[in-house]
Amino acid sequence: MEAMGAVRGLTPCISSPPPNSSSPTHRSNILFRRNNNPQKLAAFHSQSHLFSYSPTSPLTHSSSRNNSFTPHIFLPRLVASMEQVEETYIMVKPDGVQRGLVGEIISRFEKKGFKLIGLKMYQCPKELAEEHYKDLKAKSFYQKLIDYITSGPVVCMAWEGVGVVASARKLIGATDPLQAEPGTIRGDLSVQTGRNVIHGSDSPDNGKREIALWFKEGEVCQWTSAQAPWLRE
Ligand code: IDP
Ligand code: MG
Repeated sequence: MEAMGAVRGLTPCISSPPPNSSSPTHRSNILFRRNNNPQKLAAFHSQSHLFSYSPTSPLTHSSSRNNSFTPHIFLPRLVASMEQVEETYIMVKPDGVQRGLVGEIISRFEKKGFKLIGLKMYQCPKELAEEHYKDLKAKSFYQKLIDYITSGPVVCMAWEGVGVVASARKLIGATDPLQAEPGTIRGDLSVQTGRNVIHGSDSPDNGKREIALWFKEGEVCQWTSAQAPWLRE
């Protein structure tokens, strides 16, 4: 996952490991020592789960100095790990900020299990709003939309996960809040299209484009969630 972030040009946030390191590898070692129960290890796997080593590998013998070993790629796990990780740009619009819905909205994405990789409050300048909504320039509501988005601070977010773009659109609900299903953010928290509290990218390409538009270099943070092994097998 970290490698994929680096490939996409995101800046890794360097953080010190906590005193009782919670890295999956470290935790699995601790559990193994305490429980001696291999089943308890199932949920904890490090990147090394992508490879298996020959039982006769010299590396399995600690006394060996011979480094020639045969790694075998364990294909089913490799395929699962290569599922497309996407990024989406989510924004609490000025009405959502004014109505005190920021925490509620962030919470829905957190609870779903996506990873927050960028977050800031921002007073959007007119030029940025126009660039963001340039595809809607011909629409009759365009000027009102620009006035709405620049009318107060917004909360900008970048979220990461497998399938996050389409899933976020489902969590958000239909553009018209009266058509949005109960249980969705717009369905639960708003009543009018011109005040529909939240934006979400409509494709993986637009997710990347919008994150690059709203966040400066260094504002998007790559990190490893301690929850990761509990969210995806
Ligand atoms: P989306 O936000 O669900 O992707 P879009 O069609 O991309 O919907 O429109 C962008 C935003 O423009 C909407 O979220 C809404 O704030 C605003 N908007 C869309 N249609 C109307 C309308 O008919 N009247 C007023 N505002 C509109
Ligand atoms: Mg849209």
